[in-house]
Formats: sequence, C-alpha cells, structure tokens
Amino acid sequence: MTESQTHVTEALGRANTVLIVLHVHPDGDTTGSATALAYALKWMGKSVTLACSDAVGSQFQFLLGDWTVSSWDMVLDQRYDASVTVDCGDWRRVGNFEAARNAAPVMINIDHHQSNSLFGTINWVEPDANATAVLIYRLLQSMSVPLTPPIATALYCALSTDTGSFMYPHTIAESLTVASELARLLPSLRQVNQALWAHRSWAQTRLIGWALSNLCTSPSRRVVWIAVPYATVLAYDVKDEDAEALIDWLRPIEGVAVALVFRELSGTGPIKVSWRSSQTELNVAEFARAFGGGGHSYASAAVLTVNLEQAETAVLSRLEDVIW
Ligand SMILES: [Mn+2]
Repeated sequence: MTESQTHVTEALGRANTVLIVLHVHPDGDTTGSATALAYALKWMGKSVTLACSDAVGSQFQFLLGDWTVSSWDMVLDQRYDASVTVDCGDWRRVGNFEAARNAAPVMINIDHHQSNSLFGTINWVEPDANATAVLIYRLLQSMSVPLTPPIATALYCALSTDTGSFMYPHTIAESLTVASELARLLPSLRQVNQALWAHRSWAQTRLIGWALSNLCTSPSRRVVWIAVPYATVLAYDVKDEDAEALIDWLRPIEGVAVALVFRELSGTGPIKVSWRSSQTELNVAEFARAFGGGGHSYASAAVLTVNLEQAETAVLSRLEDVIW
C-alpha cells in the first residue's frame, strides 16, 4: 500500500459524513468509482452524499444503483467531515471547486490522470492505473469491504469503459486481473457487457456516418480529425455522450498516430478538443495542457473559447511541427 493510500484510508476512517464528487460531464469511471466508494462508506456506517455539476447520462444511470446524485446548489449549505473527488484531473473538473473546498476541511483527490494538478489536501494519484476504479478496488480490498454485486458492477463498468473494453493500447494485464475478480461477482456479465457495448442509438449511428464521410487528414495521413459544428449536433439530435464516442472511430484508422475531434459545445462556442494518440512517444496530455486542458498521454482534452476554425488552426499548427 502506498503512503497516499494510507492517508486516504485514515482520513476516511475518521470521517462520519462524506461528500463524493463526480467530475463534470460524468463518464463511466467517475460514476462507477463514486458509486462503489459510496456503497463502501455506507457499509462502514458513514453518511454519504454524491454531487456533480452535470447529470449522469442515461448510459451510466444503471451504475448508480440506489444512489442519487445531487446538483451543487443542493449541497451548498451542507458541511461534511471530508470530500472525495474521483477521477478529476484538475480543479476545473470538480465543477464547483470553491463549493467542494468549503464543504469539508479535508479534500481527498483520488485519480489516475498523469496531468493531475494535486489540488486536494490529500492526493492519491496513480497514472499507471487504467482507471480510478482500480484505485477504489484496492482501497476497498485494504479496508476489507465486501464486494457486493452493485459494487462489482460499478467498478467493472468503470474499468471496462476507461479501457475501451480492455482494448485501448494502454490497457495493462493488471486491469484484466481486477476485471476477472469483479466479473465473478456480477449477477450477469452478459447483461453488463450488453448495456455498455452492444447498444448504439440511431442518432449516434447517423452522426458517425456523417463524421466518417467528412474526415480531414494531414498529407501523411498520420493526423486525422473531424470538426463538428453545433448545427450538426442539432441536425442529428445527438446527446453529448453520442458525440464523445466519435473519436473512438478515428483512432484505429490504419497509420494514424493522432486523432482529434473539434466540437462546438453550443451555438456560440466554446470548442471542446479531444486528442487520442496511438504512439507512446506522442504525449497528447502535453498538447492539451498547452490549451489549458489535460488528461493522459494517450487521451486528453481541452476547452477553447474561440470559434471552430480558430481552434483547428491553433491546435493543428502545434501538431504540424511534430508530425504531419
Ligand atoms: Mn478515468
């Protein structure tokens, strides 16, 4: 057990009331990690509240089990013994950092992003872990919390989604070992895998079709990207999570080293830029950091307050110097 994990265990042991914070635009990892930790702390006799600035999407609702997630205004007047952020790479991902810091004297930051800015009072960050869920799994094991089916479901789904069903290039063998332990405890592995991977809406399918027919590439075809205007999002009537999945169709293209998606988040900007790298020597977290974002060496994102064209020019020109 690392020293940071010990600090987390001690701080959680002392707390009777805990606020668990999911990151903005919650994904499978933050939702599953938060839920599993909530069940564990409840089993330990603690009072637990979950908070997030955005609603958990329909795709990940089933992970929440008995839990509901409060919006920030619902918890603003409350005080807790400790707050825990799960899978938040920096303070902006917390959604309402001010509120989270004021909510408790201790802020525990549990995460696996290499670019984590260590904003907590206790920071447990392990970039080698494939998902924050792996850290929660280790934490629960060390605290001898029984892995009930809802906990196993939450952690398995978190790990499965953060590794692209264990197929992303950074997936390590430990993740499959953890997944195998968790899978044993699931009521139905088939059902969980179906819910996560064997389902795509018509809206998303049409958006993917549009994106693949409008791809842009650098002369060497080592860089590939798509720019999605807000009008297109409206025309295809797609949800945020539908558009998020686009990049997974770009990264595996033959010979591609870097894939990018530029997406207008509303009619007047800002622009979300997502990077994916299939080569270990190309650390896309550094590119994202140059634009105020962050992430992993293989997957990163930033939000730019410029228009779509300006975002493309600024981001792509940095890549032109390195690979084109
Ligand atoms: Mn994660």
